[in-house]
Amino acid sequence: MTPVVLLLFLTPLLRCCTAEAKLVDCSGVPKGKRVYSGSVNSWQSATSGVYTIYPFTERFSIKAYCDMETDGGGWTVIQRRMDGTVNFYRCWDQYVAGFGDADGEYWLGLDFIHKITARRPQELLVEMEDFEGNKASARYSSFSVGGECDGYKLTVSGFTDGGAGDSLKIQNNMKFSTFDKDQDISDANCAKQYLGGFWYERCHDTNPNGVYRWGSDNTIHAIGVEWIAWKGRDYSLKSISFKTRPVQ
Ligand SMILES: [Ca+2]
Repeated sequence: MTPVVLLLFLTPLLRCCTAEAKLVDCSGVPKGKRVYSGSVNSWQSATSGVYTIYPFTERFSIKAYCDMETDGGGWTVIQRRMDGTVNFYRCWDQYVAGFGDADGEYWLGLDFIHKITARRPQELLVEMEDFEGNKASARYSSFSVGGECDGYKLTVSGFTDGGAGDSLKIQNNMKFSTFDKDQDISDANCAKQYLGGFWYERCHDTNPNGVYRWGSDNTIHAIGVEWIAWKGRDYSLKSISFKTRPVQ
């Protein structure tokens, strides 16, 4: 075989093996790259932002915000509130499929969250900020969301306090509820009563998908974007985000 024929034979194989693998979540985003400028060689860290991920198959992509800075990065943001631009009072189908804008406020979708947490053991980080500029977080060393037949049940454990306290405790092991799919354990319809969609119990210590309000507001009790262990029942946060990555 001549060198030219050999090259023609090998080219498709080389292309196949050097093609960039598609991301299943943000943990696969390269941490950075070496940059050569003239004779200077420096390290450029990956930046946080919107990336295309493929949680199901290589044929079906979605957009997700990847946090590449916090504690080494690699976090897939599954929920984010920051300015009240997106309505989170939505029906079941929309919570399953996801909605909003990955560059702003959004919900990744229960099917995708399930898929990501089913693939490899995950941890969860919840970060929040009030309107006075204070920040706090809560971290869980284990996080998973069941599939459709389990009602997308939440399982979290291994809490570490980053100043916010643990507001997920009572909602652990709950199925997901929306106003048109009541799977909480209350006689009431928690999603309807507190105007969100979440893993409600009877009903909540946190309501991150509630109504976006500007700080302290008790006009209608506990409907805001709340994390009770940090700011109480009638304080709606400026921002909150839930992010997950494989346990390292
Ligand atoms: Ca109920």
